[in-house]
Amino acid sequence: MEKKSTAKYTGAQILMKALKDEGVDTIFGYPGGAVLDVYNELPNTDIRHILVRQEQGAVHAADAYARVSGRTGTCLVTSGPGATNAVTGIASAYMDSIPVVIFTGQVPTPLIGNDAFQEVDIVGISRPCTKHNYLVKNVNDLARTIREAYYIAGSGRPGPVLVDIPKDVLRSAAPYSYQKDIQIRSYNPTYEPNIKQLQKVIDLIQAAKQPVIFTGGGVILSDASAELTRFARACRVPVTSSLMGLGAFPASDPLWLGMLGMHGTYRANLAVSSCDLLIGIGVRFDDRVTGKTDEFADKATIVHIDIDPTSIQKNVAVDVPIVGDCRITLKHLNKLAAAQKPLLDDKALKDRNKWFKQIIQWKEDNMMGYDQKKIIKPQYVVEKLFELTRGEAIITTEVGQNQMWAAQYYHFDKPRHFVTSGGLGVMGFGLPAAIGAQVACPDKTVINIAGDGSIQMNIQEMMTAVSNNLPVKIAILNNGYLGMVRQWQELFYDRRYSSTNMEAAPDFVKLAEAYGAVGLRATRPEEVGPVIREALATPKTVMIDFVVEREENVYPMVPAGSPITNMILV
Ligand SMILES: Cc1ncc(C[n+]2csc(CCOP(=O)(O)OP(=O)(O)O)c2C)c(N)n1
Repeated sequence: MEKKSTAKYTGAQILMKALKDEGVDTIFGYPGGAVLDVYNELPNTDIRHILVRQEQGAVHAADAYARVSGRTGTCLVTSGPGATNAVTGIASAYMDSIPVVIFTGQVPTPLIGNDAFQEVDIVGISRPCTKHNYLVKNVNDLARTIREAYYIAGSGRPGPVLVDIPKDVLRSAAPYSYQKDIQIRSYNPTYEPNIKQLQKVIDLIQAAKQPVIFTGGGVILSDASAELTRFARACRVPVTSSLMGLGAFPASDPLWLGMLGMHGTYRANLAVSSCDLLIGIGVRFDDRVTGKTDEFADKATIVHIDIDPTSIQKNVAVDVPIVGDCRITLKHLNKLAAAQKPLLDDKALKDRNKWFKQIIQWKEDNMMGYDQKKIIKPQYVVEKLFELTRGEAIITTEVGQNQMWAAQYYHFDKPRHFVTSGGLGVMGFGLPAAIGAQVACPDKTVINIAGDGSIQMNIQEMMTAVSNNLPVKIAILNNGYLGMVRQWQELFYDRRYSSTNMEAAPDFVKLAEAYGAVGLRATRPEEVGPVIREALATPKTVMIDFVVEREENVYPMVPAGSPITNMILV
């Protein structure tokens, strides 16, 4: 009798077994010749396969699945065009440090390099936009490679990992074993920070008159929100964040300053510009946040906590670098802070009160007001969505003004509720992301806040939503323009609206119906609330066309490359 350990499985079967061992319950994918063997095995498992309508959608969906669930996302596409269609999704996940494993089919090994039908060098193409990638040439390496891929994707600074598997490897046979604990030489992320450096941070906080904490996506990725909140409250330090960091700190907390940067709040930009201590946690000091780097927080001592040593000192000069996992580091900081009695002496408390007074004054100069008159204002739609979902929905966005209004007017109290393509800023992200989020969280309300331009980039995923009974809501802020580009043309190109008019558009209500979804429209402000209520009460995919003020702008706005104090206000 054959012993269990010597039983052999095809590459396709090994892939299925490895996915089960990794705890994968969902794959987003699209079939083709090179991956037929995998698709042939899939029905033998209980893994759910979500058939998207274009491969880019598969990666965005897996990316959003990862963001809201905290688990690594998985997708499967075929060779050649399947793989190239996936590249934009991969690049977006890479820029935002999202753990996703992408399996691509490849032509049989003897044909690689021969310009075979549907051959592309996806390992070469994806090298600059993956955390790591593999071409598996031998079936005996497959199980270990898959294990490594999940380990690398989800550990350290997370990111997408691509595994390219030639068709003959999927068909040949080998034994299978799952190696739970693995070690990869030259890959050893640092989770534990240097405690001496941490004591410096506590000393700096005690001495600071005007400190600010600046958080990013790393806080969310490492599930550090509770620790961050404790830390900020104990040290009485106000908090701002990047777009990716929204939800890491509760927006309803009095210490919350709002978002920082190009479309950040007036008070956040002024606070960072005048602070004497800036503690960056899980952020990468993106140019959309810093503006002109030499003038960014130029009065401050800068502390930077990040798991990725290469992101420290990359964009801004840092005084106290700390390499470590955000959650572990904050835990240590909280312990150190608790051991100081008192943490803040009378003088420090007095200074803090002065600082808060100043911030409150900036808050009162509210620079984000808008006037809802006869035509629907896009900001009003987002505020109504916030109000009618009690702030509890998962919000995905497209890219452009819609994304910024979502960030500014939907207030996030919890992490993993705001899903947006921050680093790459890819239009067409929001709808597949809503699908991935809804698959991961079937009981949550998931809303894609969209622009009329962006939604048309991956509108075919409506069919994926409908055919999987996913009740996602799509709120189109329809201004008939590529609004954000039009805004730049208005402000910096003397209103020459070159190729940004999107009036030639489909009837979104009919289009929704054509896909088997529900289509709704609001053209007057008094219709906004009722239409949202109706959408929320409908347990189906719903697309709402909000016909909004055409030339509304996002404010505040810092012109690219300017100091963040140079805000254009309403
Ligand atoms: C794939 C892709 N192509 C082009 C751009 C450049 N871009 C950024 S915002 C924007 C306009 C978006 O228009 P729309 O989706 O209608 O949203 P709005 O700004 O009007 O809310 C464009 C073209 C992009 N971000 N992504």
